[in-house]
Order: sequence, then C-alpha cells, then structure tokens
Amino acid sequence: MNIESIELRQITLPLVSPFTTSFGTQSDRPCVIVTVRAGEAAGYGECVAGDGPWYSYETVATAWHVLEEFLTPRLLGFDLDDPTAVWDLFAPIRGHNMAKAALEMACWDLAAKTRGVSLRDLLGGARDRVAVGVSVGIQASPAALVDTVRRYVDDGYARIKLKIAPGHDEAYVTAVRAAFPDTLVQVDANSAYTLADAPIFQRMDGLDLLLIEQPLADDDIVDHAALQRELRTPLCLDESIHAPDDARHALDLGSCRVINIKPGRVGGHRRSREIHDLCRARDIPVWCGGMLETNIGRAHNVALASLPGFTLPGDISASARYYAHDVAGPDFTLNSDSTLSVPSGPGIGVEPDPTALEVATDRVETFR
Ligand code: OSB
Ligand code: MG
Repeated sequence: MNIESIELRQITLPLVSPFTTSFGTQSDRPCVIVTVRAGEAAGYGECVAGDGPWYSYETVATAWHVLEEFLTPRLLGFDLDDPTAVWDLFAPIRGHNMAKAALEMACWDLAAKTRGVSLRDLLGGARDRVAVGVSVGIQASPAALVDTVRRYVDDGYARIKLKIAPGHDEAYVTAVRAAFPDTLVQVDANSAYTLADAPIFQRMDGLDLLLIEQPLADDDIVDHAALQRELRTPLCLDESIHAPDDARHALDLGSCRVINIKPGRVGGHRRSREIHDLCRARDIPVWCGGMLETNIGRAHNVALASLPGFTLPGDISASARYYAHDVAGPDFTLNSDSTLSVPSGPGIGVEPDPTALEVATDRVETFR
C-alpha cells in the first residue's frame, strides 16, 4: 500500500475560553491537519506546533515548511506496511518532531484502517477507558481559580492541573488545595522558574500535590535533578523530553520521577511507545499530555493513553472543554468515572467534518 497523496491544511479554531500559561494567553488554536491517502483509505494526523516559538521552537510556519519541503517528499510513494518504519524514513531530518509526528501518526491511523483494527489495538492498548483530568490556565486571583476549578470538579474531573508562574503559584495552589482537599491536584510551570526559586517549591511540597511539571528550563535535566533531591513531591518532565534517550538520561540522573508523554513533542507514536516501554521497565509512571488538540489529535492521544504504563490521568479532557464546534467527530464526552472511552472502530475512530474543516481553513495544499 503506497502513499499516493498528502494534504496539508492549516486551520484556526476558537477555544471556548482563553487559556493562560506562563507563555501568555491564547484564545484560539492554529494547527496543521494532515491527511495521508492510499487507495480509498485516509489517515489523519494533527501537528501540535503553535503560532509562536513559546512551548517549542516549532511553529505552524516552520512545521509547514518542514512538512512541505522535507517530509512530504520522503513519504510520497512510500510503501506503508509497517508504521514504525516512518520514523526511520524521517531520520535524516534533524529535530522538528511536531512536524514529523503529524505525518507519522496519520500513517498509524491509515495502517490501522487498512488492517481493519482500531489504533488502540495496533498500538497494543490494554483498556477501553482512559483516566483523564483537566489543565486549568492561570486566573486573575486565587478566588477566581477556585471558581473555575469548581466548575470542572462539578463536571466530573477527578484530577486538576493548575498552570503556575512566578506570582501565580503558592497562594493559588493553597487556595485550591483548601477548597478541594480530596481532589488530585498537580501543577505545571512550563519552565518559568530557576533553581533560585527552590524555596517556593519547598513550601508547596506540603500541599500533597501529585506532581510538579517542568518547573525549570526547557533544556535542563541537571538543575531538575538538584531540585528533585530537595522535594518529596515527584517532579515530572514535559519540555525536556524529546527522545527515548532524553528519558533515560533524566531517569538516570534523578531529574524526575514521572514523565509526561506528548506524541507531538517526541515525534509520534513509535517514540511515545519506546518512552512508555522504558519507563514501564523502570516502574516510572507516565501520562499523556495535551496540546489543546482537536478531536483528531485527541483520538490519537486517547489510543496512546490506553497502553498499560499510562497509570496517571492524562491532559485529555472532553471535547467540550476546548471547542464548541470541532473539525472532527464524534465528540469525546466525560464518563462518570473521570475517563474517556477509547474508540473501538477502525483507526483513530473519529472522522473529519468537511464543513467544519472548510470554515476553519486558512490554507490548504495537496501533494502527489
Ligand atoms: O505544558 O502541558 C502543557 C497546552 C499547550 C502547551 C503546553 C501545555 C498545554 C496544556 C494543555 O497544559 C493540556 C490540554 O490539552 O488539555
Ligand atoms: Mg506541560
């Protein structure tokens, strides 16, 4: 089965509410949806690079450039028998994992569909529901944060992640902990601190947090190891982990005790699974992060999170937490046990909505 055509489609989708992190506030989500076709079958992927180089150096524009000039030409005509071979095909191109992941993941969807199996089964998933939480952006005051968290707890989310940044940390997290003594709470700093801020984390060490995500620099694992030695609360790395070797180095150094796996950040499903396997062999819990995906990226994340080592709730909330009108469906809804159901149909189990896609499209090109 040869890849006959590849469509790149840049879209912008308005978020139901603005999302504020230590990088800034975002009200809509730009991304590139990719479609790979062989015969009658189509596989879908989503490039999670954002509008600017804040979370990662990759942006929608760099991803489009790398997809168009370097990745698409290699994949066209490729005989997609084994989706794990796509990563090897892209090996000559350095970095740009988000661009690579979009196509690699689309190939996994296509391969699953041509075999007539779900992506979960092709990846080796072990469950039909995955535990999820919600990632809550920085709010104007601790009281406003407590109100926002209450809405999500009332919706049924059993795990809350709070975005933090200097000046928006201790008082905010303490207020949420006091209001919700039984809820699983974790925090994510998106690299906003340095080792000099260790006392802030020592003071939050008594708040019974599930984990502290990426407190220090995006390219650091040495200072994280120093900070982890000072804390009881597990550190979790997000931005610092781009490859299975990064995970191995961080675990050998003691830089974290938990890893957030985002397939976009690490280059797709094959490498996500490799990091999962490495962590599982060492009894290190992993969970699936999120990048405010549409239902296409969310379906990929849900399938990945069904692997057995994903033992902590993922940042994979119900569709309605993100978008009023998604570009694909059906929507994911929250089950009463704070899980999402893993689709069992062929491939990722969601289909693009052509009308919604058209409305959201900024730019589209097809390569043959
Ligand atoms: O650091 O996990 C992060 C969103 C965009 C960029 C980085 C991050 C996030 C989130 C959102 O926390 C998680 C989600 O998709 O619900
Ligand atoms: Mg994060």
